[in-house]
Amino acid sequence: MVWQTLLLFVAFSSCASNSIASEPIPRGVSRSKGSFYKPGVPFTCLDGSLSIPFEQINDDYCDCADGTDEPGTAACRNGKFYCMNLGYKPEIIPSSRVSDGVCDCCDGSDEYEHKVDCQNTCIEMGKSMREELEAQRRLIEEGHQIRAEYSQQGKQAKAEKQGLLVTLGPDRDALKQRRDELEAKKLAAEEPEKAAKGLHEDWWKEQQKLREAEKEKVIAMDVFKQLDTNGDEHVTLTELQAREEFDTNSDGQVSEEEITILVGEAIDSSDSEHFATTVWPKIKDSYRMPSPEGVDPIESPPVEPVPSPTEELDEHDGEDDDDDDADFDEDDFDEEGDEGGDDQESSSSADDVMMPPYPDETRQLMDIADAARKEFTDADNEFNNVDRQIQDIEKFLALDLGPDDVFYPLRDECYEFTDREYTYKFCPFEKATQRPKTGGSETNLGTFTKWEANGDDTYGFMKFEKGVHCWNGPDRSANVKFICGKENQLSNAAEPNRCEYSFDFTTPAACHSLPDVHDDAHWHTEL
Ligand code: MAN
Repeated sequence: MVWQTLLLFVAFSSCASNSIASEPIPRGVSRSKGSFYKPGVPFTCLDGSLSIPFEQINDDYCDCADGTDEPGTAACRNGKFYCMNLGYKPEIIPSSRVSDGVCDCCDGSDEYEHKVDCQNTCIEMGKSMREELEAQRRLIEEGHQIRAEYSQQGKQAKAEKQGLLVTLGPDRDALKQRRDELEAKKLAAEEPEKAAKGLHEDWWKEQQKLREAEKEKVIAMDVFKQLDTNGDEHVTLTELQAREEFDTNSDGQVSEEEITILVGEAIDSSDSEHFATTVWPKIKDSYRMPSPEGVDPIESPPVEPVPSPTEELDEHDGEDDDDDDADFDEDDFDEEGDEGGDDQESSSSADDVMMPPYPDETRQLMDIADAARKEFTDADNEFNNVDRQIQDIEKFLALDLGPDDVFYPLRDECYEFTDREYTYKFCPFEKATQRPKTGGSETNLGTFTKWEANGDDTYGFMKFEKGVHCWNGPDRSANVKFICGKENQLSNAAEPNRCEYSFDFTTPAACHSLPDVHDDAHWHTEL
């Protein structure tokens, strides 16, 4: 493991000395580059531009354009000085800082002329670094263990779901077939039901019309009597002209022409039959009924219901009609529930007379259709239930739960962080939100869209996009950085740019490598 190697190196270098190199290395040169500086052998500048005698290395005169002949003096402006820093970590400083009277390297090697007295602080610094490394190691070790458990849980969950999918697949197919069969059965049962109900409802509409016509005729006869002022069983032109409401041009008299236009034909005299069918329908809108004190109000006559087509049959069958009447209540009419949109229309007339119950034969068909509908609904629900389960499983299996499914336990969880103004919520694989501390509604900062890499780590960030649109700005979005930590915790939330949010989330699931500080390239080069 990388961290183990690092610890070994720190321990080793803390008790080593400059003498570990088999050949002396010029001042300011790293061990890895030591082989380019061989005593007695001409030195070639590391950029290959020039060869010089070995003696000219560190002679305080800059020969090489790349400054590599003067690693241990300040002669070259672009020179680099390598601090060995045994016990701590090596460091490279600009060679202009060599012998400038300031201690730059913790081992004091940059002040070799001893213009200042540099204390070697490498061991001390190495110690605190080792402690820090040890703490990191422990954290990573603990995190690793939890991560392994997470991975196991994730793999197990996936295996279970996959197994479930194998059994649910055929179930679904069988349920679908059954559902389709019952749907066909339902449609077949609904057809005769609809026809039979339609027959009864059409009959009832016809009855309604007859009732209306009957009522209208009674009214017409009443008006006829009112207009026939001389009682000769005829309404004459003169009698009509006596009604001031027919004075359409308001000139104070009712002309023959006004009556002709109103009635639609020239009229001299109209008997009751002609009046009811021809004159009354034309004048009814203009005719002013006498006030209630003057004349008896016109009432609807009681109309005897005509037996329905099937009732007529029933009578011939000798069945007791009273039973039907006694049976009839609102439930009879509402039997079809919401499906019977037509029923409502046919149920009420001007006087809110209810439609008589459907005949027995029709009700039998309705019962059969009801049973078929119920059977279908049950089968449909059963199918949908299994179908939904399958869809949920497929959605779950399509989730990218990270390497070895380590992020599985974060699914279905939410984590919060509160700063001075807002409480931020992070629900991995789902959404990120923000809620003002002072109350008010939650603002969606985005829904999970993808993972994004952080350097080598493919699962460095979770990206949340297409949140609530920012006024005069972009849609809100959030970037959640995954950091190795002992616990799952939203440790920070910020808004570095308006409506662009940045969260830190610590989790053992992210404990897969050393944190950035220990990934120092220089440190590795020197191992
Ligand atoms: C709200 C919050 C803030 C955001 C502003 C933008 O107040 O969502 O985070 O900066 O709207 O108007």
